Amino acid sequence: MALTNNKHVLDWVKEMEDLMTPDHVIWIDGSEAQLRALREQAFATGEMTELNQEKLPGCVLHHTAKNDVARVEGRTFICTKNKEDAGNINNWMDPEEMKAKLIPMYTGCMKGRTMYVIPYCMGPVGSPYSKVGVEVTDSIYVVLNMDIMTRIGLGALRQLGDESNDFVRGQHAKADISEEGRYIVQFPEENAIWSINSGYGGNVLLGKKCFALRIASYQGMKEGWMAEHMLILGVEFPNGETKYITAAFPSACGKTNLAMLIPPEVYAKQGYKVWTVGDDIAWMHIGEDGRLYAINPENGFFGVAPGTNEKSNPNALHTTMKGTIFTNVAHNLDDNTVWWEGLDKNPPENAQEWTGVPVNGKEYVANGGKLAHPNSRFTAPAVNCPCLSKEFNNPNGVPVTAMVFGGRRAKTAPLVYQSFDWNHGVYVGSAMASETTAAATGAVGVVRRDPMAMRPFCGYNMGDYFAHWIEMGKKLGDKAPKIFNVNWFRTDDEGHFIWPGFGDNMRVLMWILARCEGKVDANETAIGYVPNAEDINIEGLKDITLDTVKGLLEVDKDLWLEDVKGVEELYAQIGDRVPAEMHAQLNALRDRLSK
Ligand code: GTP
Ligand code: SPV
Ligand code: MN
Repeated sequence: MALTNNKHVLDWVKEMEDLMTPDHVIWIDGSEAQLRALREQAFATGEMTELNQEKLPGCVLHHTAKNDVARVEGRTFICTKNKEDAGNINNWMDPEEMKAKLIPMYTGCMKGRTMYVIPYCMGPVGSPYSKVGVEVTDSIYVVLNMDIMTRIGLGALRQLGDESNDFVRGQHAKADISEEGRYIVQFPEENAIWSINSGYGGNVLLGKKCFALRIASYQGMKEGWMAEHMLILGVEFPNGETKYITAAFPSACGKTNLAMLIPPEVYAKQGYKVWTVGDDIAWMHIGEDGRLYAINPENGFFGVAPGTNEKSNPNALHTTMKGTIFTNVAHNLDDNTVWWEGLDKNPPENAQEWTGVPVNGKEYVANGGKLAHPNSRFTAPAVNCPCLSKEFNNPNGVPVTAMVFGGRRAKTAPLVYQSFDWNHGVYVGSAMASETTAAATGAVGVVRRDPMAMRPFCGYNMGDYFAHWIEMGKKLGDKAPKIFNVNWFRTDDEGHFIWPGFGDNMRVLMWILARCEGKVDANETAIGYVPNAEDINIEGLKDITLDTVKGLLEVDKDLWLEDVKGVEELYAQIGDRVPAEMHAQLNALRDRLSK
């Protein structure tokens, strides 16, 4: 039964039903009874496996198809009327042409299946900054994930109201999961998303990257706010005051880990604490006091499993202990639990690989010798997180003191530096580069430019996106957050990471916050303000000396001049909408480096 009187929603759902002709239509109200029935059904068909309910209450395991394990950037499109509005970084097709191509694929594709209608709210219900979407899908996996990742059901419909047409229409169909037929298409001018032939997270949980970044970034540009691929964390000082930091790192480059970090002993004993507001996406608006405020539009964490363990990220591990969906991890058959590389040093022998094949000896057949897929994930409710911020549901968000950019750079970028001012900070973000990871299909470990970690997620022309950042800085004036860049991933000659990372990244955050308060000096270099090595607290760190820190902070001008060339190439590729100010920043940096 339909759950709303909103005619715009009803008409569109009817249109979807007529197009895809499912045998049944079920509206998702978000009730536990309904979700329980769907879980039971998924167990019965084998779509999901119930895990050990004593050790992992409410947890389930799911395998995707082997050819469907990550985002597919080559098959992701931004369809605007004018090609220039999508820009050269995005794949583009004319909206009508795209629809003509996809409609035959959608036609009748839910015959024999059930279509679930999921109303969902991005952001806390009741927040003036929240936005509503409706996703139709033929996947129970999608319904159960959306329940964890967003606020689904009646609350979302309440947020929308009976009259409003302001919701994002998301149509997802598994079809036959064919790679050639896989399309992830955003129509930003129509608030619409079409996804077909995939069952993997980022391609099908349409509230996440498709809406909360691609569509929302476009809405933010039109409406004067920002949708960014950023975590949000709070550092609580011993006096009880909390400062908030947002940080953009590319996929699988450490957002979830930083957002949930556990302060090292030297800070913990003084009473410092870290609180998580978000681990992947920030929506930021200028508040009444003129400062920038961030909300997390999501309600859960879709985190990378490999590497998560009791030492690296105990908060994340704890968060996944109940009510969690595990995707493409290994199945430990001894006690019906899960395993992934880096969980501990004992891969189970009586187990199934992430593909479902039984483990046979020490050689894993599935993929690169790994028992779990490198992009295997957990979908875990935010409420499980031991360090969840009490501001998590604050409808007005949290005020942002500092913004941080970063990526995987084996050499060029120092551990941390500060931009000279906002526009230089926008340049620093635009110049981000990182080694690619398993979060998207394609080669891993190749350095590519990834402005603001938004290359795969910006729903419009990247040049206009830089202009929007500059514009936001003008509006914020001297209330703008300070902008920094970090790099946890410098390597030594043997290729080992030099900086310990994880919880110890707090040491760098403390320098950042001290800079924001004007409490610490820095070296003015060609690239920005670099710390004096003594100002990075290394108390209690084994193997890290003052000289190690000096090395991590070194700026090699030749490498940087090389890097400037990379940025020039990027700007040329983006084309003539790159603001003059960005070219001026680039030229000024080249001049400073050449001196
Ligand atoms: P997405 O969910 O794809 O957006 O990823 P993310 O940015 O949240 O990355 P996540 O925190 O899940 O980390 C990805 C990988 O980077 C994991 O394998 C981590 O173990 C590793 N990693 C995270 N932080 C650090 C760090 O400080 N140092 C090192 N060396 N590795 C890290
Ligand atoms: C990312 O790839 O940045 C993720 C996972 O956070 S996905 O939902 O697949 O985009
Ligand atoms: Mn992400």
